[in-house]
Amino acid sequence: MAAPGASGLSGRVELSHPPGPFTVAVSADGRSRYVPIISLSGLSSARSYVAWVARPQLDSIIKLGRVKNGINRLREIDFEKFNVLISEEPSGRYVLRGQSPSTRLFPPDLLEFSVGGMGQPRDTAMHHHHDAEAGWPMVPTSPQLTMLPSEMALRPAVTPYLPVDSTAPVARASRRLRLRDGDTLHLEAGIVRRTIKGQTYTLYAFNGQYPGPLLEVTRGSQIVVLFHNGLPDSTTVHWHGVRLDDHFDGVPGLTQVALAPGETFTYHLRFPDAGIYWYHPHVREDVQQELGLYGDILVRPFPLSGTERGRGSEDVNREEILMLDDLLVGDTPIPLGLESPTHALMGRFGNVMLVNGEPDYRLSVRRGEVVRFYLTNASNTRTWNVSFTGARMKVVASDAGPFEHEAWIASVVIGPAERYVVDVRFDASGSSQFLNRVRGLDHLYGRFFSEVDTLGIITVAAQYVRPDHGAAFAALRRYPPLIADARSYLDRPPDHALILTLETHDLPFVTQRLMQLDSIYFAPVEWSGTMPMMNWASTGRQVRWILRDPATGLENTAVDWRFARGTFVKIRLVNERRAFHGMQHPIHLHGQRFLVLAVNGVPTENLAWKDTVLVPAGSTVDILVDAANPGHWMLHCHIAEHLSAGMMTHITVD
Ligand SMILES: [Cu+2]
Repeated sequence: MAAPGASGLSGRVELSHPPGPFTVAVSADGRSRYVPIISLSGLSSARSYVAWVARPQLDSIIKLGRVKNGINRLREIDFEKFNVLISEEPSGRYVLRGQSPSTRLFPPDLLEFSVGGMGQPRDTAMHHHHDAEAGWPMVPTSPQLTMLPSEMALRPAVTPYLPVDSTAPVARASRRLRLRDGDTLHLEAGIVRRTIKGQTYTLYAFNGQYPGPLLEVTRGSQIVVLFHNGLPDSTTVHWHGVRLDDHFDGVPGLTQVALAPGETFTYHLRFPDAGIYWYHPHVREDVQQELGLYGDILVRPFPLSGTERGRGSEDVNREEILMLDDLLVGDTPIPLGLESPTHALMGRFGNVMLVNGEPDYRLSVRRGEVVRFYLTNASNTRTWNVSFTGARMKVVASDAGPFEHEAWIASVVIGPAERYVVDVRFDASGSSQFLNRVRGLDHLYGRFFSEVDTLGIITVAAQYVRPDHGAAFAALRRYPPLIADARSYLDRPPDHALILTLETHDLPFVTQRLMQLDSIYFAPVEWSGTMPMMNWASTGRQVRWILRDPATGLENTAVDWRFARGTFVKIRLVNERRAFHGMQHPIHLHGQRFLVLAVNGVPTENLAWKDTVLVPAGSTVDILVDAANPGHWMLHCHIAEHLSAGMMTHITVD
């Protein structure tokens, strides 16, 4: 907007994506980072102009720099709500101003829906399911949130489900299994009891362990897994990210029949790529994964060492394989939806953060120790922003191999099913906190607030570690490009596109109204469950998540693309901006690997092979699929509730 009297001037600010190892750019404390690109016209050539960024309260103002007519790329900003001002020098008066989209969040006019906003009437759509609504305990809500009475009255219209078995064995911590070429593993999914923070729960586990056994194998090896379903429900096992034979990919209805309780299946696995992978069921992940069915697979040597790409484990003092998860518990465990998932809108956020199944991760190291952390996100929907206080961290690798160059990072943004490998050096004796730091959003009052979870403590002894890898740690290694011509694909039009969106019906009045008011602005990532009641009460019967091919209009499993083996396929993932509820989606492709070429048109300057990419709300992400592995493969959102609410398709590689 031009200031009064400043006619003929106009400008536009694009909040561009700062390139980095992640598709979401945030500070260590979770604030979104942007590169402002300001296009200006009509400025007088006789004067000079300066751009500023200011918080709405004007309590903090930062000079961005001089600007001219045309395109001005300015320094990065990390304000949440802000105004951009262009001033004229030397008078200092402003001539143009603009507001960030986040400033459009206002407390809604409550009178507009005051009747529906109160505790009654109950929604007609839910009357049909009154029986199912009985038996739900209350979900916990954050004291930082504003909630309406009618929100507090919402309940999911499905039957509550929790496993019950008071004789189930007590689960044990995960054990490491080193498997050689040709070895056979006996794996069983079953019911266990676990005590977390003094409360005992009946949960699921692989081989009675949390997480399931850590499988350590060598690249190029093959193993056999004799799997037994000891659950009261049907299941399969999916080997996430492993480019195996599709017969053993574990997708019911596509490559195998779901196993009824008591049934067995033999999986033949091969591991062509070094990296950190994981396994989990591919039936009702919103239930089975939430209850504890997941384990890691470390394919060595990783990263490839010696003359090959990557820094080997000989360059670090220690390796830690960490599975991140969050469990939702109230005064009693919060049940899951029997017929259909609860939390179908945003996914089930937990309130107890778990590292390898434990709420208080502990590690003791010596001063100067370099620790390689392999991070896997096994949570249903939570995207984490993790960091270690008082320690430098660099990112080394992602899902299926090393980055083209190592990079210093302040925090790791990891969406569901993604993996990152980071090296951390603990220089100062004392203790370092392992934190998840994000910014929640109180949707009703349009207010951002801080959420900090301490996931664990690393105790650093005063005594120096030997050997000292400090010199190797201080250098950022660079490697040759992953493929020769990745950049040539940047300017090519995509071969295919998918629109990520949703459809809802019969949502309660208060949910519909609040979501409509809220749709004026979506944060790039829904970091925490800040609509706990509305989200909880939305089921897969009311919410259908969609992958739509804009070329054909076909949706979800009807899309059915075919790729020729040995080709590279460029796919554009478009997270629809005008969706009823916009949020991030971690999109996973089975059986193949891909590169993230660009985010919102900004080229990725440091590539890594991946199998899961986090597509922020309202964003466009271009990926380049290496269609090397023939077969039938799923492409889906890895938010467990979105998957259970339809957000999947499949592709065929001939
Ligand atoms: Cu999703």
